[in-house]
Parts: sequence; C-alpha cells; structure tokens
Amino acid sequence: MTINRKVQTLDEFTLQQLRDFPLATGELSSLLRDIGLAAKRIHVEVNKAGLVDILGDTGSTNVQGEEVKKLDVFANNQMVGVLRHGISCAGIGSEELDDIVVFDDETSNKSKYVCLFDPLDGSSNIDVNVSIGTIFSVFKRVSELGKPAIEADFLQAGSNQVAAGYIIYGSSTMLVYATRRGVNGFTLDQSIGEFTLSHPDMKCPETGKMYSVNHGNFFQYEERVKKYITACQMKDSTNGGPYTQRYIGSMVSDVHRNLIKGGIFMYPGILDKPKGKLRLMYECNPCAFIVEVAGGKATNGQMRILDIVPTKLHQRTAFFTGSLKMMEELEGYLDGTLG
Ligand code: AHM
Repeated sequence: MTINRKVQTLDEFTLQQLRDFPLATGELSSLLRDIGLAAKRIHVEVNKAGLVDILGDTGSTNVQGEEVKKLDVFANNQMVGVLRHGISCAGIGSEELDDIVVFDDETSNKSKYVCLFDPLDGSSNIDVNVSIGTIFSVFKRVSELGKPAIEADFLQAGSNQVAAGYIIYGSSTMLVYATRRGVNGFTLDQSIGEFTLSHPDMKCPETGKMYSVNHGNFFQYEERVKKYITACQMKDSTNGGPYTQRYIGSMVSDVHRNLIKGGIFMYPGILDKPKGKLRLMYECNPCAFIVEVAGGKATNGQMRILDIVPTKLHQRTAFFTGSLKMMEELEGYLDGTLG
C-alpha cells in the first residue's frame, strides 16, 4: 500500500502557518506547542491510570466545591508548568485554582497572551475509563506589554479569543484547535510521539441526529427547554427526528462527537442552579469558539456565549451548542415560535 499523503505534525503545521503569515511573531504557535507537550504528558498518565496510585481523590475540593481527583491535580500542574516555562504566556487561569497566576518574570511580562483552561474536564469519568479532556482558551492581553498581566486580561468576552482548543484522551488522543482561520484536529501518533494532522479544516455538519443532555435533570428544566427535549424524541422534529440521545458526562467528548457527526449539546439551568454547572471561561467559551469557527452555534439560551462579558473568573452559564440547524430549532422552542 502506498501512502501518498505527507504526515504533518502539529509543529510542522504551526510552522507552515507562520510561513504563510510572515508578519506573525510565532508566539501563538509556540504556546500551542507548549500545550501539546502538556497534553502528551497528561496522555501518558491517563493511560496508566489503572496501573498506578494516581486514581482517586486527593481529599481536597477545588474552588467550585467539587472533589479534586489526583489526575486533575497532575493535569493542572502540567499545564501551569509548560506555560510558565514557555516564552509565550503572561499568566493563566485554571478551573482548579482560585485565582489567576501571573508569571511575572521578564520574558513572561513581554508575552502578549494569557491562557485559561480546564485541565481535566469530565473528571468524574476518570475512574471508569471513559473519555476525558483538557480544554483551553487563549486571549491577547489588554494590559501593557512589559508589565505583569492583570485580571482584566482574563475577563474578556469570548469573542476576543484568538485561539481555543481541547485535547481528548479517548480511544485515541486528539488535539483540536481553532483560530479564526479554521479548526484542525491532530491525532497523537504514539509511534513517533507527535500529534499529526488527521482532521484538517473541520466543519460541523449543518444538522445531525444526536442530542446530549442530562435527562436526570429533566423535571428541573424550564418549560421551553423541556418542550425542545421532548421534540427531540418526536418523529415530527423539523430536522427529521427522533434523535438519538448520547450523553457521556464529559462535555468535551460530547462536543467533539457532535462536531464530527452533527448534533446538539445542552447543559441548561436547573431550578436551584439557574446558570447550570458549566464554567464560562474554562469550558463554554473555548467550545463555543471552536463550534462557531466550524460553522455551528453556541448560546446560553438568551444570547451568544461569545458575547457574554464575564464579571468573575469562575462564573457559570447555561450552555447550548451544536449544529446550526439544530440550534436554530432549539432557538425556535426557546423564543416560543415553535412548539
Ligand atoms: P467536571 O469537570 O467536574 O467533570 O464537570 C464538568 C462535566 C462536563 O464535562 C459534563 O458535561 C458535566 O460535568 C456533566 O455533569 P452532570 O453529571 O451534572 O450531567
């Protein structure tokens, strides 16, 4: 068998992008390569999770009041480590940490980017061998270069993201990242230890057959959301239902599947948590950016996720994202024109 296609690694790909844009400084490419390195280290630990004493709880809780698993801590440390020691990031915000970390050294202060991340999304799945992921978001600083980053660099609307991505530790490990120019997916080739371009120029199908939501919360959703979910189960759904229900419990995996096959993911508000569970800055903004660049949509039920101006680092939001036509159908149910 002859393989004609040249295999392009993540590094080669980002360098090629630099060649295409001679004015680019290479900082974003270098930051992505740093994240790729952290991803490979996390991949190794995730894959031996059953073999060593790394599973299970650390006994502490994170700022969200949730149990912190050991792999969460490992993944967080790797992300902070590569970005601190790299030359392209002035500071980070992490779902696992109460406050932003400003690197504040001569090189970092000159960097124009800050990074926000959820080091291990879907962590309740760690102990049961189900896909989990790392999600990240990159903003250009608004503060003066040469000085330490400040909180306002992080508290920007998602529409200001310059890049966003995720890594899925699943049946294979895959890194997907988006800039305004497109979404590209790289699969980790373990034989050479490199992410290689496997899904160039990813586009979210206009419609799909899958909806993802926690049905256990059904009776706590507002009426219009319930109507839409019920419509998903009906034959007369405008996109040719009934849809198939798939809910992994790792948002990044659900969003990834919907990006490839088409579908809609929902984490609506519930009675006692009207803003739902997911965090705007670490989970929703990056996924919304990726899905929009790929041609889909993302809202909180009232407005575009990327237009929300954050007031707090750890704020939560209701989240609906996916294929364009399915999102339009959802919006019809939410504004009362359907159902
Ligand atoms: P986690 O990072 O603590 O695991 O929480 C985020 C996850 C999402 O990945 C997933 O969509 C959601 O929580 C599932 O929550 P629930 O069990 O309430 O449906």
